[in-house]
Order: sequence, then C-alpha cells, then structure tokens
Amino acid sequence: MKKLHIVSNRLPFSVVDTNDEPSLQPSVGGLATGMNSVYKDFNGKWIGWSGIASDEQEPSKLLKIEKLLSHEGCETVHLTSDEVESFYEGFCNNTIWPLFHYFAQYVDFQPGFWDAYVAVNQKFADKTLEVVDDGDFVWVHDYQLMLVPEMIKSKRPNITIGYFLHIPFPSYEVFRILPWRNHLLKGLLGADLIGFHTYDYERHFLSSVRRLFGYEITFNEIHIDERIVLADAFPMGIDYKKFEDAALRIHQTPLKERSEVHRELEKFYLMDEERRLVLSIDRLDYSKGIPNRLRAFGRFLENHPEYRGKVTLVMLAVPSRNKVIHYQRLKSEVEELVGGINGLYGNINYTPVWYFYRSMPFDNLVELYSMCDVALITPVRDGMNLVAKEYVASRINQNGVMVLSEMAGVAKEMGEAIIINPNDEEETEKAILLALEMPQEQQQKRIRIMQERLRRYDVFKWAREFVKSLQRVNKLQRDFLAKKITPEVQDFIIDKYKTAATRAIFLDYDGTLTGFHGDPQEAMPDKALNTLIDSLTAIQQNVVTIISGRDKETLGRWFEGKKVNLICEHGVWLKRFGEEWQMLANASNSWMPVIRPVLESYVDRTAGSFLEEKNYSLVWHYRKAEAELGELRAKELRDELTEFVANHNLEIMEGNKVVEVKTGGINKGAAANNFLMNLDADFILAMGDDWTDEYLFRELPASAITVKVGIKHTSASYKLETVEAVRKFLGILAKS
Ligand code: GDG
Repeated sequence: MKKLHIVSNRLPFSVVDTNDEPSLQPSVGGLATGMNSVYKDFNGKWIGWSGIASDEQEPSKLLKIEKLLSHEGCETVHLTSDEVESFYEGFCNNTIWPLFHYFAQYVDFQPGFWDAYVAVNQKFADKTLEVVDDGDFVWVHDYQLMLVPEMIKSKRPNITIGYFLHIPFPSYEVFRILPWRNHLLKGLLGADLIGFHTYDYERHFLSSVRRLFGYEITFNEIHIDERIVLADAFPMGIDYKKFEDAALRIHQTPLKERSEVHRELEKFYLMDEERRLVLSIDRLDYSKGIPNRLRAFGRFLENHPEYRGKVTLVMLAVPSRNKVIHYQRLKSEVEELVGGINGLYGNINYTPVWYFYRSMPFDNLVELYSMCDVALITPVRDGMNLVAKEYVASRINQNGVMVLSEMAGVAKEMGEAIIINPNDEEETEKAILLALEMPQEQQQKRIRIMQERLRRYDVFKWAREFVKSLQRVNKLQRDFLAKKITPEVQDFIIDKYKTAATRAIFLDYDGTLTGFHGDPQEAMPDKALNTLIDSLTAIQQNVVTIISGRDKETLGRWFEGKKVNLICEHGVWLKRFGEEWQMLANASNSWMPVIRPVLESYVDRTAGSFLEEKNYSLVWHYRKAEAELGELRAKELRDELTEFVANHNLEIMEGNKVVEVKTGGINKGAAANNFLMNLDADFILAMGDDWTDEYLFRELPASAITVKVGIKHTSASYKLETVEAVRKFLGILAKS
C-alpha cells in the first residue's frame, strides 16, 4: 500500500529529561495536529530533528531518544550544534526568514550558512530516501527544507512529493536579491505539488519561476520537460473543536477551581463594568509588528483620555530566536515602549499594558482568547497567523472584535474583521476605538460568519485537501506515463515500420526536432540533426516531410539539398523533394496591411518582442520579452483582434510564446492528408509539440502513429518528453 510520510524540521514531540531519563511530550501545535490526522491513516513515518544537538548528548541517550521516537513512528535526523547554528539559526532564521518577510535589511548572506543549509537538507533527503518505498507520497514542510523535494525527486522520480510553505513567498523583486535564488526554486520544483497559504504567495512564486527559468505555465500548472508541477493555495485551518471545547470547559469551571489567570481577568472586569481588555499574542518576532501595535495603543490612550483607566492591553510575547541580534534589539524596544506607556498613563490602580515575556499553558491561552473583548493582531508580514483563527474559535459567546493586519495571510479569509494597514498608526488607533465601541449585534454577526467558515475548513480538512490534490497531480503524471513510448511500445512501432513498404513520416520542426531559441532565425539544424535527417532519408522506403509553421524561404534554405519534402506556413506551401514550391491552399494576404500596424504597436509596447512576417501570416513573438508582460499582452492582442479576425476569415494561432494571425481554414492536418493522396503509405508517423500539430494528430487516418512532444493534453496516441527523446527515437528507426 502507498504510504504518506511527513518531513519537517522538528518532529511533533519534544524531549523532556526527568531524573536523567528521557521521555517524549507531544507538541500541541496546529501542524502536528493536522498532520497526525493524515500520516497515521496512511501508515507513514514522520521524519525530522528531535531538537537535541547530537554532539551535546551522550550517544547512549541519543539512542534511547531515537528508539522512543521510532516507537511513535518518527525517524530522527541528527544535527550537530554547529549545524543547528549555521543551518537553523543561520540560513533559516537570518537569511530566508527576514527576506521572505520583506526585511531585506536584516538578511545575512553568508556563504557558510548556505553550505550548511545544503548539507542539512541533504541529511533530511537521505533519511527520507531510506524510509520511502516506490510509489509512496511525501509531504515536506516549510522554509527550512526547500531543497529536499529536488534531492528526493532526482534519486527517486516515482515518489510523489508535496511541499507546503508556511511563510509568505515574497514578490520576485525581493526574492531575486538572494544569491541562491535559482537553487531554492529548483529545490522546490522537485515537488509535484507546492502549496501556499494564499493565492498572492502562489502568484509571487509562479512569477519567480517564469522569470528565472522561463518554464511554460498554464494557470497553475508548470510544465518542466516531462513533468507537471502544480502550485496551489491551501489556507491552513486550526483544530476548531479543540479551542471551542476548551473555551466551553473553562467557562463551566467552578469558581474555586479556576486558574490564577482566569481569576485575575475576572477581578479586572469586576473593578468597573466599563473595563475592557485588548489582547495581543505572538512570538516576539519583528514580523509581528509589536512596536507598531504598542505605538498605536499609546496614541489611542493619548487621544482618548476617556478610556484611560478602563482599557488594558494584555500582551503575551513568547520568547523566540533570542540568540539573533535583531530579536534582542526588538525585545529592548518593546520593553521600552511598554515602560513608556505604563509610565505615562498608569497609576496605582491601572496598568495600561500587562506585558508577559514567556509562553503560557494551552488553557491559559484559551482563557485569554475567550475573555478579551478585542484582539489586536497587526503583523507587518505573516504567512497566515493562526492566533487570529484561535481567537475567533474561542469566542463561545459569539462576541468580540478582531483588528487584523492586511499583511497577514489570514486577512484574506476574515473580511469581517476590522482590517488595517499596520504601518498606519492613525488607522490602527481608530480601529481600536471602533472595536471597543462596536455594538454587540454587529460583533455577533461578524464572529458567527467567521466561526462557521473556520469550523468548516479546519486543519483536518486542510490536510485532506492537500493530500487529495497530491493524488490528483499524481494521476496527471500517470496519464502522461500511460501515453509514453515505453520499450514495448517502441518495439511495436519498429515492427510496423519494418514491415511497411512506404513510410510517410511527418515531423514538426521547432520544439520537435530542435529546441526553442530567442531568435527564430537562429534555430537552423545543427550537425547532429542534419546527420539524423540524412540517415532517415537515405532509406528508400522513407518519405520524410518537415511540416512547420515557418516561412518557405527559411525552411527552403535550411533543408536545401536534403531529400525531404517541406510543408510550410501551417500548410499553405508544399515543396516535394526535387520539385518547385506549390500552393496547397488558397490563401490571401490582403488583410496584412491592416493588421501589421496593430502588431507593431505591440512590439513597441513590449520590450524584447518582435514581428515576423511570412507570406500568408504575421507572427508576434514574445519569447524574449518579460514573461508575464508577454502573456498579458498576448491576451490583450487576442481580444483586440477577435472581431477583425471573425469578419475576415482569419485565424489566431497561439503557439509557444507566439501569436500568429493567418488565413483561416489552413492547417497541418489538411495539408498532410492532401500530401498523402498521392502516396500509398502503409506506415504513417507524425510528431509535433504544440497545438497546431493537434490538427495533424486528429485528421490523419486512425492507423497513423501520432506522437506529442511534451507533457500537455493531446489527441496524439503517444508522448515523448523532449527534443532529445525525439531524436533518439528517430535514430533508432533509422537503424531498424
Ligand atoms: C508560522 C507562520 C503561520 C503562541 N503563544 C503560545 C502558544 N502559541 C501558539 C498559538 C498558535 C501558534 O503558537 C502561533 O502560530 P502563528 O500562525 O500565529 O505564527 P508562527 O509561529 O509565526 O507560525 C505563520 C504558521 O506558521 C502556520 O502555517 O500561520 O504565519 O509564521 O497556534 O496558539 N501556545 C501556547 N502558549 C503560548 O504562550 N500553548
């Protein structure tokens, strides 16, 4: 049975040491909960680091820990303290984290960090490779392991790999700053499915793939030679019921059994019925916008003296990465701001900010969620932000207001919150007032809608949806493989070929016999291709025809003296070997003077694009243009020409980074059939890569062997991945 394995930096357990005896404590984090719900069902392993540096522990104890973890279905990756420092604290938290959260000024570009990142990713990949069986599924998590997908895929292509990024994927302009940007992207593209919290991150990722690698992307499918990689948005949910149940339990706890936090919060409210609590919870991280939040709260008290003595901000800042200098500075800044506000507005009976620099047990956390009137969640960048979702889930009385930063992924799903720009302190200050004064019915209406959504799309659903998509992309790949020319299929074709007396072989040129070039005029046949054509055409039974959208002058020149027939401009022209050019279709070019200026305006507005003029068609090429702009303009051009084209019996053909306008009714299928009328062929082979070749595949007799080059959907009966594979296949035929 196929298994699903999880790979993440940390395992879902922490190791505790009591009386020198190690034991495990399950993590309560959302990821662990969500993953537990899928990987156990799929009988897989969880691969990760235990959190203990291997050189800081007795080998016998390490072994014990490893055994304990293995008992829980976990496979341990061992990291030394040096690796932890350069990989985790270094490249992960000093390079990727600040860059992906748009703190470019904090990024440390140390090559040593990068080397450690590569080496540690390799350790994770190697451990995974030890565990997986053929056909298994692997789900890799987060920014610490961006190279792992490719490291697995290159060794075991038949493993289906999913990857989920928990932090934002930045815009290309930010991502490009990184010297190792291509390596990171290549690493990710080893996955079959790449998930993000929001469509924006997906968009940024696809844009980087387009610009750095130029791969063809259709919607969210990236086409890389013989593979399809899918990118998609899967907004992570929470274990809704866990928070709802905990809040219910807390509210029902008898007075004397309540926790200290609970009693303190109640005492606060009892002092004055107008008292209000505003909540702030995060790891102490510069991405979370804690100083902005404090400044906005300070401004609020400054401008609204009527709320002094009544509103308190409960700020829980969980210690995080405190070895990193920027975190140490942030801590001082936050403490200074808290001190300033408390000093200015506080008195014996009133502390404006209750500041806690520590973490709290789960139940206390839910007490805070369920007892604070307003949640102030204002990160300057945040992949998702689960605190926002947990706050909503814990509001069992269905009141409460959330002020939410538009820079958090979660804002995309929570339109009912008060959405602010965290850099606009005036707006944040106003939002605090709005939240405190929002009527109960309004609060309830908004919270209810959010609760319903979060209940439906919880962390279990999130994990299941991801796995479902992983299975879908696996099927896409299998569909490709089903049409692939296997050794058996190849033998079958060779048998047919050998017994045939007359063999008609139709070969498209660009993308089939040769790769794409920036300038189409540079794509002339290379030496190897010339030799291949010579050996194919030297065989008396073979009638080889190059069938292309290219103009007759170019192909005529390139294949001069070769024993081939040429069909050009998608079927307008035919030149049989040794004869003159003849027109196959009744084409007209009287429309060209009208269309040419339109295309020229696209050349002028799209740097790098150019116009190619054929006898009966005009082609706008945008291969050299900036990829996204090119695609946008291609769409614009199509829209602009639609009416003219319909009224003048023209056709718009979209090929690989080209838009071609030509006389309608002419296509490769009709041209090839016309050619076959004078030939009694008992073996027909046609090969091509783009949709103009689909006419050929569809219209040739059913007995023809049709081969699509590439992975896209096709009506051809077989597929080959690349130009190299085509050349190899034809070479074998020539020798048979
Ligand atoms: C990354 C991305 C993305 C916090 N304090 C305590 C405590 N917590 C728990 C919360 C929540 C989690 O920690 C924090 O999650 P966030 O999503 O808010 O933020 P990150 O840690 O930065 O997580 C983020 C996330 O990955 C998931 O993909 O949303 O954008 O940065 O669950 O409850 N838990 C306990 N005590 C605390 O004091 N028990």
